[in-house]
Amino acid sequence: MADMLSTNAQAPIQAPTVIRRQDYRPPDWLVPDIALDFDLDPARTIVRTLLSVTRNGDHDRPLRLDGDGIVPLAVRVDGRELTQEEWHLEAGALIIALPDAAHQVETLVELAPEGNSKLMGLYASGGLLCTQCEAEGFRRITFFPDRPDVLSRYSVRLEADKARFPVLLANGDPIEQGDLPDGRHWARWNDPFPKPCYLFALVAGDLACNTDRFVTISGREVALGIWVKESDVPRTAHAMEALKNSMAWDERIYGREYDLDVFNIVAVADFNFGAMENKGLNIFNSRYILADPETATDIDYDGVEGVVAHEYFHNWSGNRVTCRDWFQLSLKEGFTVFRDQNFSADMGSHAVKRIEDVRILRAGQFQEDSGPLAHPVRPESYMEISNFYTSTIYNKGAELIRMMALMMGPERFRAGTDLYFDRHDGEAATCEDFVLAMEEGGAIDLTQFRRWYEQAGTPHVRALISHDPVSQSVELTLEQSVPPTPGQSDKQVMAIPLRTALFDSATGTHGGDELLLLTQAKQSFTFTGFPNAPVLSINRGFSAPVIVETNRSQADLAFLSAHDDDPFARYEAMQQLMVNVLVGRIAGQAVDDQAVIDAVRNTITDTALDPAFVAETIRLPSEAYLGDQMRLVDPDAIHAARDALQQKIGAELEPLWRDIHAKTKANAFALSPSAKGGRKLRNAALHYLVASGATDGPAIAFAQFDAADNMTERQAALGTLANGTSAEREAALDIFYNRYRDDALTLDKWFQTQAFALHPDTVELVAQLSEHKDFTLANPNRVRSLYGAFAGNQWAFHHASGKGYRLLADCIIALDRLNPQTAAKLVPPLGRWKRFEEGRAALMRAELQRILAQPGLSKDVTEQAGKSLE
Ligand code: 0A1
Ligand code: ZN
Repeated sequence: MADMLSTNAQAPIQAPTVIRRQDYRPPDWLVPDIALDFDLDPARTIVRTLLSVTRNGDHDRPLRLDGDGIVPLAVRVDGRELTQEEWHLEAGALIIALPDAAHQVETLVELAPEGNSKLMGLYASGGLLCTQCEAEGFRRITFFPDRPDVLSRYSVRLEADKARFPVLLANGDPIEQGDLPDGRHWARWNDPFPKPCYLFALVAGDLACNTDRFVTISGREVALGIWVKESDVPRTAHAMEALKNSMAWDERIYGREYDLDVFNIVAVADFNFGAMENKGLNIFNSRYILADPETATDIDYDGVEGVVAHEYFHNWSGNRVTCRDWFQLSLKEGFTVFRDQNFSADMGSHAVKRIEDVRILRAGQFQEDSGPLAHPVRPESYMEISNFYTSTIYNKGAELIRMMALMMGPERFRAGTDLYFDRHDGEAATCEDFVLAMEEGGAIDLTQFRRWYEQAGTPHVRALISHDPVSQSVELTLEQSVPPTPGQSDKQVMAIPLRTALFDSATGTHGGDELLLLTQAKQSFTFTGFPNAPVLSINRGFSAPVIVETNRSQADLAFLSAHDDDPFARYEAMQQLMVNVLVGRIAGQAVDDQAVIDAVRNTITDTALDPAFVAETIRLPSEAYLGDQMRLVDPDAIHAARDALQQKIGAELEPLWRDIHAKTKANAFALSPSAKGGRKLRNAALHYLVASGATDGPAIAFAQFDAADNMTERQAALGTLANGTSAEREAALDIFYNRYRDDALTLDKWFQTQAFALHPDTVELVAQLSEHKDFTLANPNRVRSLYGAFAGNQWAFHHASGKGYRLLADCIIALDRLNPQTAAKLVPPLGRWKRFEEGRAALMRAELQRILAQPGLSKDVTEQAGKSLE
């Protein structure tokens, strides 16, 4: 019986249906109030749910309550138990015909959380019981209209064994608690803010708490709690600091105040995503909460800060104003990413944060936008919504908000967001509602701009300048095109804001930064007062998420890499300089790479520059980014060319690298921006020093690995060694393993570093690691550290033998039976086959076909693999 009722009960196989945005209809029934009663136990949990339902509009349709893998043990309407004839199940949903406009509907369900390997709904992780409901997990807990436009007030009672589960948490404010006979206890939580069920959460377990307080701008005192296992409490300080900073920042920048008496965060080890913004009870993947210098890198620290902020900011952009339907996902996600990006920039360096964010966008979103899974920021259809938590929804969505903010300026943008929050507080809104509020509050016409929500694909802008010495004028001609994407062959002209400046190459200055709005397919702009031909700096600050092609010479780029006063544009000039040389090398041309070496030398010797910016700028474009610049990716040629240039930069500037490496050694660990910048530059110097081929390179790396008082330096040294074949490589890997084998998050780094290594045997090593006793498919972080990192390692993954493809496909097939959501996220790398020569393309397609041929394949993987073959 328990088996049949478990949350993992196999649903009958059906062809996945396509859900379309145009088919949206308001809900037939609303649920203003819900009372949930959980009798918690890992093997057998009983959920009693009481819904007050009201008919929405004049219709006679029955009540339909979504369900997934659950069956009702009892159904009562207005206190009377229904007979089996009075309800039925349809595709998992409970259907009940109801006579009147309002009823009380009660259901009883049994769950087995310990058997729930999908990590959706109620599940067990490291001795805890916890929930994940976004997007459609609540229907695995109880029968309910599982859609974001049904908002309810929640009252929740939890009961469990007190020794095993001394802490009982849910959304909202704690109301009461008490003891029961037989060692059990209970707690009641009420959430006064109506919310959709995807924001429901509970946690039960033996947790310790880092407590603090925050006084809001109007004087309300909020009790803050970060709940983790006892031994992890000392690793929560950074998360707590980030939380308090986020609360103050949202008040200051957006006028948004927190609204409950408590704000709790819980860290769990097994989690499909980064974290979840459940109202008043955020649940986090532990990797975005726990940090100390011994185990967390500076990137990890920044990740904690950014994700804590992201989830907190959702309290307004997501919870108080939620989404009408899942097609509007970017309404909350794009906006919230934009908010967390700006927060992190304010906490650290604006320049470096922008460079990092653009690098992430190009690596993930540009690839997605140019492949078979490309979709608009507001998609038109989906089969499985969890496949749409994509870089397009999140990162491109954030760029859309950024462009609007840029075009409006800070005051008008704030007027727009104020209007949006005021107008839609307590509602489920659409992307169009957001744009309308921006137009009205910010006094701007966004008619053409709306196409950014509708059209997939990264726009290309060709920018050519011509100079006329007679009239002393410059003509800048901009031409745009948006490539075809699945289901969208013809594209309309976009509105593209491009921050531009024209530099006088004699003085290294410009007469002002202008925001040009490109609104036509081809458009010219004329500038006067230029006796000499200027140098073009365009898309400064990455003002639009587009690919710009220009007719700038290597000399122009070298000039900008030394003089551009916009840090992003300066970085970009250096990157383009490097890309040009590398693309030439890849094509086997004899290229002059002196300009790159000189530019790197200038940058590392310019003492006025922020070390973190220097480290970003001198880094060679990744192998994957170089692949994106080519029609057909040649992984071996890319690797060889990049390796050779790296060696040359290393060797030619060797004394400088040694000097930087020695000078940036800190006496004691600190988390200040300058200390972080120093470490970043130190690691970059080490990298080039080892790449130079200097005989003492591995020994210097090993010494850094060994002596480091922080993970940033230790992991960087390990990564550098892992790329080579020195004896130090094996020694460092062994030491690292033995030191951190009992700390899951740090052991993830051991797997990840090897999977990401630019080493000739990485494919074989990954195959061996998949058999390692510490490897498990049950933990998504471990899976991502090995297979996610490997699939991002272009040279290794695209091994001509096809071994890499087979490895990944084997993992997807095995993982799909346990955790389809995480399995589906591993599919996209196989879908890039059109970008590779016929041999590799055929091998990739064959693996996609093998995946699709598996009996009982999930909807998640079916959608991703099916679309990837098209
Ligand atoms: N809303 C969360 C992301 C998220 C989505 C789905 C999840 O289910 C497994 C979990 C988290 C965010 O943006 O942080
Ligand atoms: Zn989010």
